[in-house]
Amino acid sequence: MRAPLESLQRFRPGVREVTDAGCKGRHTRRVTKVLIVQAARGGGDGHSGKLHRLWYHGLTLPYLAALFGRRCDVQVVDELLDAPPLDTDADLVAITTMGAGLPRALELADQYRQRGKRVVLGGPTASAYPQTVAPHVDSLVMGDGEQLVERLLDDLAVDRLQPVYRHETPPPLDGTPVPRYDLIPRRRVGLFYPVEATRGCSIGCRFCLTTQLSQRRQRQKPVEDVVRDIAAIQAMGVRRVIFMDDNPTVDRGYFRKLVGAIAPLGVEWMANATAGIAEDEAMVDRLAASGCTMLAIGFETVTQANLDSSGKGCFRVDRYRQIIRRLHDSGIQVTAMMVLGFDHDSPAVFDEVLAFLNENRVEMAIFHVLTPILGTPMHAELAEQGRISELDLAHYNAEEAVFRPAQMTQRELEEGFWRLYGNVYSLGSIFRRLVARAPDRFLLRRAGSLAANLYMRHMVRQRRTIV
Ligand code: B12
Ligand code: SF4
Repeated sequence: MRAPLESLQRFRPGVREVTDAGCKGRHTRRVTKVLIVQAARGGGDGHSGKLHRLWYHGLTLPYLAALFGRRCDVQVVDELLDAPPLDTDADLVAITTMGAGLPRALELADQYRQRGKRVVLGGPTASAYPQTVAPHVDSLVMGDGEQLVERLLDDLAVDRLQPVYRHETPPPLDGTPVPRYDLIPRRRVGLFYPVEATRGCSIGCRFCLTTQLSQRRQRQKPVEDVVRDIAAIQAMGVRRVIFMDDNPTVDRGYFRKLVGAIAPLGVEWMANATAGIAEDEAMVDRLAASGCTMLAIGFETVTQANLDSSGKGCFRVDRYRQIIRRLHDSGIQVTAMMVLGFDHDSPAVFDEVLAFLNENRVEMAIFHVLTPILGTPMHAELAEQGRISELDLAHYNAEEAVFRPAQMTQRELEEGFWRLYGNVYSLGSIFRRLVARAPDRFLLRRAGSLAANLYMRHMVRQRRTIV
């Protein structure tokens, strides 16, 4: 799937955008059923449903099911777990995907349209590539689906689907429905169920699509609605939740209120965070008391110059050690989110990151090869320097180098990425990070991380990451 980058960047969606009220009063037929599919990278050709079990279930499918489910019956299929049924009685096929799953989403869209089905696609990745998506679908929903789903169903009912639906300004997050948690196949997912409190982030990292999607603003759900969603999860007998938010910690006032509201619920929870959260000792105490057991922290790099040049210079690498220790002292485990291939990364970076993780006894680590996603400032910069070497989105999977790094070859970057993954999830490193530690009262919690490490070891040995 190739398209000239310049033309993608110039693209402005077509003239028939729908930004005002739908088509009430013109109904000619009822839309009774929607099939919602999350397309997976590498799906198709017998490879759909390649995983028997997910580490945790995403929020997109249960949430879309709630949005569409206000008006019609829904069937959801996560292609990581099951093959989407090509023969369906649904009136509409709604497809979502992320990252390198986009080519597969378009392939599925073609297959459904060949069978006479109407197809709508949405999600952050499809929204970033409207021109690529347009020929494959009846409609593209750009950005948030709230309200637009209802307009789309109105238009489908009178056979007047529009090519593009989008909000002029992102809508507030009031009045969101409770995700359809009942549709999560419980036996095939881990212990944590997904929730969402916020969308967007104001930090502005140059490599992050959220910077562009959110225009550096965070929108927040009323805290009562988050509590409502957690209560719905608890009502199903599940007591662990994972926040899907990009960075719920960025507005300290809101986050404090959220943590205060979670505390009495008695759940165990995890979330993404930036390192600054642990600079606030009182906040760390509150987090621990509220049931937070793990934070996935976007450290990104162990080289300050990389943070500075990627717009994240407000955080200090030399504070990382102290931050991790503070979280550990409170029993909060750390997942380090790291990016490899920044301009100040030499081939030594892989050993440097390994040493950082081992020395600080970091419980988990997720690595990404730096990936210039269309729409990010970093993409613009690398494109201008003529350093983007690959346009095929199937390779934009954060495991392959699709640009020319400054201090190593693409091959060195990719091999170093897998070598680092292999080293971090080697038995030696797992032992050092999780077992060879002074005994403390969080032993049981670490046993959970040990299981997670062994799962990652299994995945990495098959050259697979968490998806
Ligand atoms: C959780 C998450 C994951 C989980 C997914 C779990 C799962 N099975 O769903 C995991 C960790 C597995 C994951 C993996 C990856 N992810 Co991810 N992920 C996210 C994250 C943080 C939250 C997604 C979420 O649940 N949001 C909450 C739901 C409710 O919102 P939503 O999905 O956006 O849906 C709303 C709208 O987009 C819209 N919508 C979405 N789809 C559709 C479809 C239709 C038909 C309609 C009408 C509307 C609609 O309506 C919804 C309500 O408004 C986002 C960040 C973000 N801000 O979105 C990144 C993000 C989507 N991921 C991203 C990337 C790059 C990846 C990976 C490539 C990284 C990697 N190598 O691991 C892989 C790709 C996986 C693949 N298949 O190829 C990028 C995508 C950038 C891009 N343009 O490509 C994002 C934006 C992160 C970022 N800031 O860069 N991810
Ligand atoms: S702090 Fe995280 S979510 Fe926010 S812009 Fe940076 S990478 Fe994206």
